[in-house]
Amino acid sequence: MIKRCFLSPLALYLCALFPLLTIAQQPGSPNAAQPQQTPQGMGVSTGTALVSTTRRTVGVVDAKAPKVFEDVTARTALASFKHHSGSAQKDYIVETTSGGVALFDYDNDGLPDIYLLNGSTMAAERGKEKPPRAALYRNLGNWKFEDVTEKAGVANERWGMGVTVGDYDNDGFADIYVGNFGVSRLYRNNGNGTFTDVAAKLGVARKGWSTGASFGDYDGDGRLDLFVPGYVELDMNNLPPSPADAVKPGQIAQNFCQFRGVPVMCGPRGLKGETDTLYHQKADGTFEDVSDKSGVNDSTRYYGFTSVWVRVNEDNLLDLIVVNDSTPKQLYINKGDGTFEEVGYPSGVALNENGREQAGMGLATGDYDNDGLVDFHITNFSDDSNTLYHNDGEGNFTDVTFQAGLGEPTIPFLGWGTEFLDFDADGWKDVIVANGHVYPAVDKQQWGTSYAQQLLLFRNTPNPDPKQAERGIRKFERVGAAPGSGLADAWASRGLAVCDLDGDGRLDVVVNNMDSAPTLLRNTTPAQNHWLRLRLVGDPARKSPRDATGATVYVTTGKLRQRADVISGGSYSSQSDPCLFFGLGAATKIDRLEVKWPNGSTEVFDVPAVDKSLTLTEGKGVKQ
Ligand SMILES: [Ca+2]
Ligand SMILES: [Ca+2]
Ligand SMILES: [Ca+2]
Ligand SMILES: [Ca+2]
Repeated sequence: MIKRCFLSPLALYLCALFPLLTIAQQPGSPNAAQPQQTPQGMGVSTGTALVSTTRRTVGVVDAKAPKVFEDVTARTALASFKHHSGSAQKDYIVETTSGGVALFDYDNDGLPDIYLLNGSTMAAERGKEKPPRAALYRNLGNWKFEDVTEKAGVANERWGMGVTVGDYDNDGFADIYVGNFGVSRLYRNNGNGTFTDVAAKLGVARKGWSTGASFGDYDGDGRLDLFVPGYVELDMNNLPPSPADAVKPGQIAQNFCQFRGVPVMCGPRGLKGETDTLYHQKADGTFEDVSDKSGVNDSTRYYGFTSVWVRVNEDNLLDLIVVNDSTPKQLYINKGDGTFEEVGYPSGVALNENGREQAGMGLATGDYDNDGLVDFHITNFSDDSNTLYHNDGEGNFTDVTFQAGLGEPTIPFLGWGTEFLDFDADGWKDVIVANGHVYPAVDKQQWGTSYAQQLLLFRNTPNPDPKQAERGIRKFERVGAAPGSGLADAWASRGLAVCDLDGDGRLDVVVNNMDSAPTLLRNTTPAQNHWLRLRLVGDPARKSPRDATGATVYVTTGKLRQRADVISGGSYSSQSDPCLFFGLGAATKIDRLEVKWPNGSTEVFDVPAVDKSLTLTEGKGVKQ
């Protein structure tokens, strides 16, 4: 989240000046040490408020729109899950960023299950009350879910931020990494419905504020490694001033953290960021911290939120993108010798097209224009657009947000979880975004935004401009919210994940909402298109991780060649189903299916039929 300086040159000047004033005016206070710690610190925003006549982010419906997503939460056990993160008024930044959601099949019964992180409270952190619990829901089929948290032993009971999935020990059962504020966990899947936290034993019990991690075998030894971004160094015994402090008599000067003149929680700007951590898995299954020697330690201490390992360029090595809050994004190109070159600026992904840092919350990774290269969609703060980076090849990216239609409509929204998902299975990946503000105070003002916000869904369409269409430039159109549909309601959403929960060939969505029940969205799109869902199994003996994280699949139907990658992490600190979904449109036959396994080898599979979930095993062909 970025706190911006608005409009006038005077406001910009004050913005730059205020952190200095804060330090100058509180020389002896316990808070004086906080704002001075980072050079990029600008703990204040101010300026003239824009006048809006509507909130733009809530209550916007279209009676003619098709009902694409039905909110079925109330009919399921998920309705009893209540996310809880700190105070309602959000006094401190730690209360505003939880949490992620993971969709994956923990018990290998073919039905993807749901794991929802929970937050915590200041009192729970100090041992004065019971912390909220994360929850694992087993998918029983037909939109029935069973809460198996207790048996599985995955309640976490720490301030949960990010969740990612990877079968780190190659035993065929997906394991869970939970990035916490506090100490993170690695839940090893015991294969019998239970999990054991092995983080301390294996050396990945990262302390501090861990966020959206990602598993990936960057060195090609067939064992998954783990990258964990760090967010903010927050000392519970020396918290920055809160908005509540600002209204206490005689305490007016205590809070210089403002949004348009209204006191709000401080951060991330003005607070010290954390470094990031890369854990390399050794042959004995333990992990070693190689952050410094690999070059991904983030000595700049950007505020890391979400990371993903993916093949960005045309070699076989996994590269790494890190989306940072209020600071430039980092893109690390894998040099193949255990080190990385950070190319955020030269590649074009560090900043937006105006050369500006953006909030940087969530990340969708996928080839939306079907040219064979992965693109990025990144969510940002309100009064700023989300950003679509088109991969031009050879490690170059262009910000195409506004020409693609994702600029204007996203400006009032504060975006978090996002994924490319082909909701209508026409072969072109669409975009979904979960939104919600960080400042409850925005509901008391008319600033054209709101605390709870609607989801955004954009359909990927041919470009109406023939010249742009000729160059393969796609256009995204907002899908209207049918009254009463899942797109019409509003929440303070955070994590979002995608998968086909009921196996009907239409991708469903689960969203984790701040201080609320989650949202389970059943895809009810009337589109009758064909599809293919693929589970990949790699061969560790050939140096591919068993869960095939890092694999790339190309599916050709007629003139269309689609790409999808097996990705750990992403969205906002979340995990979408590691199975790959391909919308096929009207095609009933796969002309070619090619898998580039994590070890770099390519294998072609014969696919007998469409509208199915298939398992592709490295070196062994197709299993239905
Ligand atoms: Ca399952
Ligand atoms: Ca495992
Ligand atoms: Ca490795
Ligand atoms: Ca589509």
